[in-house]
Amino acid sequence: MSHKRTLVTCALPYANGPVHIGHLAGAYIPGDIYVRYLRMRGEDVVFICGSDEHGVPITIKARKEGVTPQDVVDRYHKVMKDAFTGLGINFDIYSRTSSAVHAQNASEFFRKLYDQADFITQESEQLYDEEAKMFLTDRLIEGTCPKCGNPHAYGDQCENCGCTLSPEELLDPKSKLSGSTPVKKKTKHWYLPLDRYEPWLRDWILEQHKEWKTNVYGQCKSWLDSGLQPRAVTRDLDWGVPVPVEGAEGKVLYVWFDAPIGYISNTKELLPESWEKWWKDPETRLVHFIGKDNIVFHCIVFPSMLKAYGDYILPDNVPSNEFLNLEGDKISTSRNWAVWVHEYEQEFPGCEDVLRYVLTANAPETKDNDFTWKDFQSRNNSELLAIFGNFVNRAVVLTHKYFGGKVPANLKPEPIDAETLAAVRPCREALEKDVETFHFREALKEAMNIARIGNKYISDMEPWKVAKTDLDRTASILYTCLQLCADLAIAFEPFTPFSAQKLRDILRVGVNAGCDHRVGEGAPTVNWYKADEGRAVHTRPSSPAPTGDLVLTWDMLGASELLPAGHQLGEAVLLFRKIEDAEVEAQIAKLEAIKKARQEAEAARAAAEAAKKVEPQKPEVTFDQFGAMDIRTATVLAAERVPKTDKLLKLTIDTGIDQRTIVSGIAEYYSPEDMLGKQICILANLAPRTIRGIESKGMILMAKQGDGKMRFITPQEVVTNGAQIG
Ligand code: B3M
Ligand code: ZN
Repeated sequence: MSHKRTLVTCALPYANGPVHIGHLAGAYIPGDIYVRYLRMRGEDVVFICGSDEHGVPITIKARKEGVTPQDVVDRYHKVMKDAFTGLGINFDIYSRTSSAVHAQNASEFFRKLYDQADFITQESEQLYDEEAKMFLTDRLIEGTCPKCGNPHAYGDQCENCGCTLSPEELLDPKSKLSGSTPVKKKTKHWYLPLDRYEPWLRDWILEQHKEWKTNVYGQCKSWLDSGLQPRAVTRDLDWGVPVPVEGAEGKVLYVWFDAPIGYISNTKELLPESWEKWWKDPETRLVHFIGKDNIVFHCIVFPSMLKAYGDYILPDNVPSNEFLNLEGDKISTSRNWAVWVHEYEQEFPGCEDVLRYVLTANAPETKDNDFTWKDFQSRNNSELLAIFGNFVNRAVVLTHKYFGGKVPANLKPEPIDAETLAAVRPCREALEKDVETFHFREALKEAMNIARIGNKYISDMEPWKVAKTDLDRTASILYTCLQLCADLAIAFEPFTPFSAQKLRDILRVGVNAGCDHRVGEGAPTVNWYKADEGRAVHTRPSSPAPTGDLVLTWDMLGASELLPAGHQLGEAVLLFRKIEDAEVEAQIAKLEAIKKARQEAEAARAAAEAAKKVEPQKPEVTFDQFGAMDIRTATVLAAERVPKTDKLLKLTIDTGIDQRTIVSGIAEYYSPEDMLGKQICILANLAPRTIRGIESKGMILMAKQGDGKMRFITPQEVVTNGAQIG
């Protein structure tokens, strides 16, 4: 590795909702695994994240709730920050783009590009809401679709007929903010001419970064192949970083311009003295963990900004995952289709690692993947619990039973013991290669493989039986098992840090988990987990390791002796608990309730829409044609269903002229009882027809709604039967 330090960032999540499992699987868990791994390998790493607190959606949410945007972001910043901490995702800093440091930093960044004439300006006419005093983005404009007449088409698309629109094409456009009719207003914006960077980007990405993940490389290639356009980097909005130039009053930096600069601001906030070496020294390696919808911004836009600014290093890699679905459906904050991390933490306390494990084992690394609660349960119960937990527990409990909890001496080795330890040795290299190439699923499989080897070994050796006749041999078996337990305590630290810590407490060992910039600024700090005190002890690298504490390091993974004979173990505690059927059923029921409520709301909305639909007018008729129709009031005397039909009622009608039978297709809407005694309107002189063997004379006049619903028409006041209508 030809670098001195690694700067790792995770996408700054929007502070307009809490974090869900899709976020975790996409960027945050892989990022955390990577950082924990590098730290264990003794690398100097800074791990940066924070909330992305600007942008239009936050202002809309605030407006809807009648609070300020700051209120919205304050709320979610805290929820997200705590959710990450709860899952052991330990950023060195989790700051926010509404911070003063960021405002100053982003502003300075823009100003430098402005002074260097890196922007172009363009004036355009855009729709403006005079009541809300805001320019409207396409989605904030609603109107009638010129193609199909849907009255709720958006400014960019009609969801009824699927056509693409521009706001000007809408008939009768309205602002969704105030309901007022928007007016056209001229506005000037600053654009980053991405087209200028295209030749450079083509070379830098397509030639020099062929090693990027294929999904990332492929998306970049298709953007570059379709040609880059200038992109506006300013917006007419009052929430964000003000554009720091004259003539830009009332404008802020576009959220996607300021957010990536947030990575730099947050580093600056963490390390005010030394941040520059992290961003400007070519010996720093920059790695961005993101979700797939962020690829273009991190691979094309932000690098162009950094390149334009000059001095900055560029990302070395941008590992991005695809999307995670939930129970077969796209995860969506607005549709409330998600597993919220803060809720999970409350509902499954002590199971933080289970989520980390499942989301890694099932990570959408190369294609979209699905999270299901059944899979969650089975991965816990039949992998973590049945293999990893079970193995460790048997080894430790038996050591307490036969050897007073001390690692026994290897008194009677057999070849199978050495072979078993040898089988684990290649895991380390494989794991390293997988993590370093961002294949975390595979890496986790390697770690789990150690547990599988151990579990098979202890099952095959049956030390509980051997102990009855041969304690020396039992000693060797458990000695071997305990070495594997120590391997697991190292290998699982990046993936399931809580359980790895628990395991180290059982084994009474520490681990060198590497630098931690949260502890102090400047020189990296080494983080020794001191098992016998049950806590992490932070020391400077120059200070000695805590005495008397056995410290594991990454390099010991796969070594033949990690725990010497005579080493005293701690209590045996269970690493994992069973996840019961009732627990996952409750989660599934929760999701089903959400889905049902949504479907009902959607159906109600669709029905209301359909009911409003009005049929176009029929061709003209003459006065005489109308006059030929004999329309009268009448009263229903008797009503019954026509046997073997769903729709037909047989009605006996008093028309004032006679009593007659009319068969009418209204049984879907009215029962016979409903009709009894009702005064209605009929077309009396319709030629008789025989329907289902019944002669029907005349027709009941019904109002038919857009959704097909029929209602009979009844005079406002009771009139005599046979009164003519016309
Ligand atoms: N906030 C989008 C997202 O949360 C955006 C990422 C910014 S990273 C600089 O997915
Ligand atoms: Zn349409």
